[in-house]
Amino acid sequence: MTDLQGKHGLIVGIANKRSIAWAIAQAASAAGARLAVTYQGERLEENVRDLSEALTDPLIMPCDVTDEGQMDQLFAGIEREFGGLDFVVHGAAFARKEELTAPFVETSRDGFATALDISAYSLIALSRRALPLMEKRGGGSILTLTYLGSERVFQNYNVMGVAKAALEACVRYLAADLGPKNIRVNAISAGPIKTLAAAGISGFSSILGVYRERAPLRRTVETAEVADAAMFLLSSAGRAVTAEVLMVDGGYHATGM
Ligand code: 0WD
Repeated sequence: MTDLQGKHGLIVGIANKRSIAWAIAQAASAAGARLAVTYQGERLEENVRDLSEALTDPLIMPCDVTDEGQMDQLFAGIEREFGGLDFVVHGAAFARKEELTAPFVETSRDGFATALDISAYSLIALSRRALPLMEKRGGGSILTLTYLGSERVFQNYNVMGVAKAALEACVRYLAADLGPKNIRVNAISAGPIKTLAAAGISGFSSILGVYRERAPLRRTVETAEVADAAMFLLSSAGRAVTAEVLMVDGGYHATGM
């Protein structure tokens, strides 16, 4: 079992019990880590506070990744409470409903900017603030969540596919920047899972059906399986892995016709 005893981590992107970030939080907590968990706005505060009762002495703070002041406060709180930081999990993503239903060619300038800001730029914003706290620990691990829609076209994934392509490029550039400080930056590309974010993609159920039919493992994946892979990347087991996009999708990415 992964050992994260004595480690401190930040988890961004918990919306409810189905969130991939929540599965990772549970696994990291079970491995002994103490966590800071965040909620985006009042609408999710109660969910996150209720879920966090299962964690040991969590730091619970608001974090909207479009709000620089809130992010500054978050990291000030982490420094005060933890004195440093060993890992960050970034599970925030957003695109407006219109951009996920209209033809891609109709993508608005504003919708494009919003999707890329929240889903890709936010990784840079969090990493920059994590850097001094990770330096205090002699290194760290930063992990984000992506989807194959970055490389292939999935109907209605639209601007989110562009945002995930940008996110994966951010992973490589951040890994190059932060590697000399022993900070690793990776992504997990998860197979489709029915979460709140997925509910925004119309036709999502048919994507699940195609994975069940065609993925080498002939099934979809569960959040706990993504969390197990995350434990590898967050822990010392993954200490030589950086700038990587790890596919946790039952092998679907390898299939052709
Ligand atoms: O099939 C899936 N569910 C997959 C998800 C397959 C592959 C990748 N992913 C990715 C998502 O794109 C996302 O990056 O995994 C990550 C986590 O997504 P999730 O667990 O599927 O979805 P969810 O539980 O909805 O968590 C995403 C959360 C938001 O929830 P909303 O209420 O928007 O659905 O991202 C957070 C929010 O909690 N979020 C923000 N956090 C801070 N600031 C912001 C923001 N501005 N906007 C959204």
